[in-house]
Amino acid sequence: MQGARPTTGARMHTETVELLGIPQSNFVRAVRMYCEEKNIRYELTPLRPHAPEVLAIHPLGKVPAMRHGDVTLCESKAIVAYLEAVFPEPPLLPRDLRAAALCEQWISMVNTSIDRTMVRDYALGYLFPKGESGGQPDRAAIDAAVPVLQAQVAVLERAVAATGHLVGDSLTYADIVLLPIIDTVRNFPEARAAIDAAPALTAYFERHAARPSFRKATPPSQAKE
Ligand SMILES: N[C@@H](CCC(=O)N[C@@H](CS)C(=O)NCC(=O)O)C(=O)O
Repeated sequence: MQGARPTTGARMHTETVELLGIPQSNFVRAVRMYCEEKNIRYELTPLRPHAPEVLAIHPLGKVPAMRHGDVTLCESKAIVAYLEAVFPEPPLLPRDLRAAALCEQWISMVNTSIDRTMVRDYALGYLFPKGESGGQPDRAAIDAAVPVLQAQVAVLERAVAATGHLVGDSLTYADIVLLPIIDTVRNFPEARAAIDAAPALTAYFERHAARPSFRKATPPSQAKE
């Protein structure tokens, strides 16, 4: 996708990007933060997963989905790769081969393992407990996720210690996709304790969470101030 141009050409630069999805979704937040960093004009249409308009674009009903002119897309990384080609500056997917590969590596790790443990298994155990818990936190799911989450925090602590970024010494989409996840799990005690005990990760999070792009992409219900 790097360097590709949409067939509809220059007109695409003037069309508004429409993002479909609930603002609380960590993947919706990441794509919004990405658009804010790039100064891409976008509108958020707040739709729940599996809404008919979402299902028309994402066959599994997940958010975010995107419309841009006559282009429709789903899956956050695909959306970002497309937008990076249409709006190349400033680059948030590195162009240098090695940095690009490392960025892809971290995005993949966050989108698969870290999102699964920290959001799906852990945070959703508090927010949307399944089964017979009567709305109480799903302790079995949470307790099973905690050691995995703690190991992932240790991995992230080492990864950001040198430069305060996951890749190189500037912000990339790898950082952007991680930040809403850290923000979400810090609301819950075991994750908060693990992150508070990781000084480089805490400093990394607090520094990037102060960016206007992060604040603008944070739904009011999750804003801390
Ligand atoms: N791999 C997808 C994941 C998107 C995703 O899991 N979105 C969640 C909200 S954060 C969702 O739509 N969940 C509903 C479902 O899985 O049915 C992406 O990167 O966009």
